[in-house]
Amino acid sequence: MKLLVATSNPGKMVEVREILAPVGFELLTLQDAALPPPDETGVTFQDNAAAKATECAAQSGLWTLADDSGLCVDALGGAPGVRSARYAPTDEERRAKVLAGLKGVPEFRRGAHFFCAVALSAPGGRHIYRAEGRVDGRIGDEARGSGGFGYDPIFYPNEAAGRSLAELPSAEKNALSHRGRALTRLRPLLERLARDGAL
Ligand code: ITT
Repeated sequence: MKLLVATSNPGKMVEVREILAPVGFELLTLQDAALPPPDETGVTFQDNAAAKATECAAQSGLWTLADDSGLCVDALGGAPGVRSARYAPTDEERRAKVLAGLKGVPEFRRGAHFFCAVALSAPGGRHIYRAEGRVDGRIGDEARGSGGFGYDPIFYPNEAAGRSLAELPSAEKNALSHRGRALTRLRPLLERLARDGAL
């Protein structure tokens, strides 16, 4: 059973592959399906995930999964939020911008969370199934670790005993991350789809 994953972010793709490995899909990338990255014009994670999934499902004729996610920092009024991928030109500049925005902010006011909305669309974009996940933590004073991607080195989950998300082995990140939690909630549907080829 084929499932298209509508992302152009290689870090996300690696994690989706690991998290969904036990379900047994043949996962296809946008490149495999010869599709361009979908547009993101919504104002919520949920709208963006649904739009990416339905657009790519309509173009490909395949069952399609999309993820829209980001980092929400309390002291920055929820920024970068849905604009996480566009907050600055590179991952390093995006992390530096968050750290600069929190310069001098004490530890107890450095709360943040990652949020992930996932959407699963039937071929043609007719039906859509959704789930969400989040992980709470804080923004550290410095970047640490080389795992994961994006903002992981500056985000310290409450459940990770002082380690940044980039310092966790991938299985540990996936067990507590926003993406891992969203996909775990969708998992009964995904298992049925992989087994029956339909929902
Ligand atoms: P697609 O839309 O093609 O999937 P994207 O990177 O543009 O890729 P989003 O619009 O959902 O995806 O933006 C998510 C951004 O939020 C991503 O580029 C990272 O900067 C950040 N992000 C999301 N999940 C993350 C994670 O697990 N660790 C670190 N940063 C993450």
